[in-house]
Amino acid sequence: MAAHARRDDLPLRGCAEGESRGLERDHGTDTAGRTVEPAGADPVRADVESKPNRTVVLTATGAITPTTGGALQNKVNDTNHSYYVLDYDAGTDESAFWHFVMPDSYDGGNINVTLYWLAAATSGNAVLAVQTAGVADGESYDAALGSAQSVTDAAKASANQLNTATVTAFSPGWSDGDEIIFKVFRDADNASDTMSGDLRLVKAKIEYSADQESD
Ligand SMILES: [Ca+2]
Ligand SMILES: [Ca+2]
Ligand SMILES: [Ca+2]
Repeated sequence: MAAHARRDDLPLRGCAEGESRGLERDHGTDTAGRTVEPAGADPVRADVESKPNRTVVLTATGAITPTTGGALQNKVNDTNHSYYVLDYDAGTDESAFWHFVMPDSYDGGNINVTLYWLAAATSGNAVLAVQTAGVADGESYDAALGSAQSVTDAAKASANQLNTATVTAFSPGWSDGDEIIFKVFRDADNASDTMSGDLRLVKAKIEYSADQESD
């Protein structure tokens, strides 16, 4: 090996010799003599390997509950820490809303939603559902939400254990940069919702794919 390896000689992990895997120099010419332009103002693309997943977390603390049919927002002072929950009734559908701006990096694809919840009940199933809409400039802010996407999840055998439930991936109808309206409700009068007592929602995690690094 030469005493002074040039940068061009350094092997890339997983690449055969001479293979570039799409990496570009900032400017100048490549090894084939072709001109390589700088990226300029374009966002840095993230498709070298695969699309990165990103996450938005919505907490019970930031929820807006409707006056009629709203889940009850409560602060729990537990033995070891304090936190907010949304208490959803066992027999009547109740809901809560969140609003956030969808990052410009969003690729427009399906999303995954995981709901984090607790219950005093130790048997039965709960049916949880989400509905959402994306609002762009010039569209009505009071937009109709999309169809409900639900998941049925069994209570834990011990009270107040953390329980997660993931809604099957679905298309939310959003565009990047949209103002997002996001609703979580318990479909309490659904025949499959058999758990007694309140369901305490602590947060929702939304996972999406990004097709560029910058927002
Ligand atoms: Ca579960
Ligand atoms: Ca219902
Ligand atoms: Ca019920």
